[in-house]
Amino acid sequence: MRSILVVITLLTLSTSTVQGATAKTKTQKKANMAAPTTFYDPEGVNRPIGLGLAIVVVPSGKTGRAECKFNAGYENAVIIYSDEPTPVELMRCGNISNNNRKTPLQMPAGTYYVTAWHKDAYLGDSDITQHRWTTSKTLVESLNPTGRRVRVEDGTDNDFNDVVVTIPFSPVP
Ligand SMILES: [Ca+2]
Ligand SMILES: [Ca+2]
Repeated sequence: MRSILVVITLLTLSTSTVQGATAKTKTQKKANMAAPTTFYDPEGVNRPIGLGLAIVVVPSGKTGRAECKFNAGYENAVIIYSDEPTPVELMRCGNISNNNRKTPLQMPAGTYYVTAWHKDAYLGDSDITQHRWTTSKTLVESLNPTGRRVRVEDGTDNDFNDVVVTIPFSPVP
């Protein structure tokens, strides 16, 4: 009898844990749903963003500083947007130098949309301007001691280093 009671208690405990996890997932989904589903590519064409979007939140009391590095054979660009109802471009970096604007970016506390793009064409291709932009894949890592690193994949080797956006957080002075 005692063992049955223990089992029931465990079941109750695990149910409440699952409910907690579900609530958290819903909150996360709600936050992501607030993000736009399309963004302007580097040539100003509005496109579905899909996995090309990474959301970075700079916590209150901190400020971020975003810088890009590239390790890619294709043309790549990252554009960081504000989270206003109509997102505003704050910074742009690319491995073709005329793409670099307002970098590095100082990021006061708030939410930022980091969008990643590439062209399916090698950097040396003479017809590179004829290729259209498409989204890359992004993933977000935590930086030690504090900050975020957005890693970008433009192809299929999954090295996720085609662009690396490093955003250390430091205390507001
Ligand atoms: Ca790659
Ligand atoms: Ca690479």
